[in-house]
Amino acid sequence: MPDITIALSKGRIFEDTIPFLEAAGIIPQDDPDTSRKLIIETNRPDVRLVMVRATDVPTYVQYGAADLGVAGKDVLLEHDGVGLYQPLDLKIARCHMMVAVRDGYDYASAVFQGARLRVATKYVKTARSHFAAKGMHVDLIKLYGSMELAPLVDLADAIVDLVSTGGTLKANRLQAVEEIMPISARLIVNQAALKLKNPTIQPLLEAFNAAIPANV
Ligand code: PRT
Ligand code: MG
Repeated sequence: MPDITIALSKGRIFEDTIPFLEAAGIIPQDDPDTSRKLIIETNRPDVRLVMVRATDVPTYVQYGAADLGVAGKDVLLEHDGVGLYQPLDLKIARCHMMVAVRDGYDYASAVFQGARLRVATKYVKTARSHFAAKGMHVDLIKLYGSMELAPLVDLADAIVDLVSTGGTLKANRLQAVEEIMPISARLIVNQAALKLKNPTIQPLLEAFNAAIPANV
């Protein structure tokens, strides 16, 4: 049984993590986008990958079902973070957490007038602390996806969502009105594993650190 288990999610996190794995001498033996396998062996007999939903990565690492994982800061902020180290910002899967409204909606006036806004989001904790810091009263509506629809059907006045190219907002006649924070993916490590498996994990951390893109 492999000594080290790394939790990743399909899609951009997996793809952007491949160069870091390679830097550590780890080559996945299957492509999770075409294979249905949830456990992916690597060229290294001591290392395997487990494929989970992006929001579940911190949970697998917290409970030690995975020793390491890669998760977006957006996901980590919604998780309680107990039992996790976040030693490296890998600077991958970058985007921005933004407030967005329907084209033509006067967000600045609504804020200025102290209107109580309805805000739809998957990122309830992050949104709550953002609006609290601004002294705004908002009613948060928890959604699990397709936040962009909410202002179009009057479910909400605004959304809090991730934006990378801006194409999704544009296609739905929405506009970003406020940046909450830049987002990138972090390497996370189970605290107990870092101590108990240090001889294996430390070189992985060093290889990942050396592979972080400079000047981005
Ligand atoms: O898709 P699924 O429901 O399985 O889970 P997920 O959306 O959590 O996973 P995934 O793989 O889509 O995202 C994993 C991580 O990638 C997120 O946790 C972010 O840290 C990061 N990331 C980077 C993004 C984006 N860029 C991004 N653009 N995650 C999501 N998006 C979505 C965004 O929510 C919006 O719907 O893409 C849309 C906007 O993209 P643009 O290019 O049109 O602006
Ligand atoms: Mg997604």
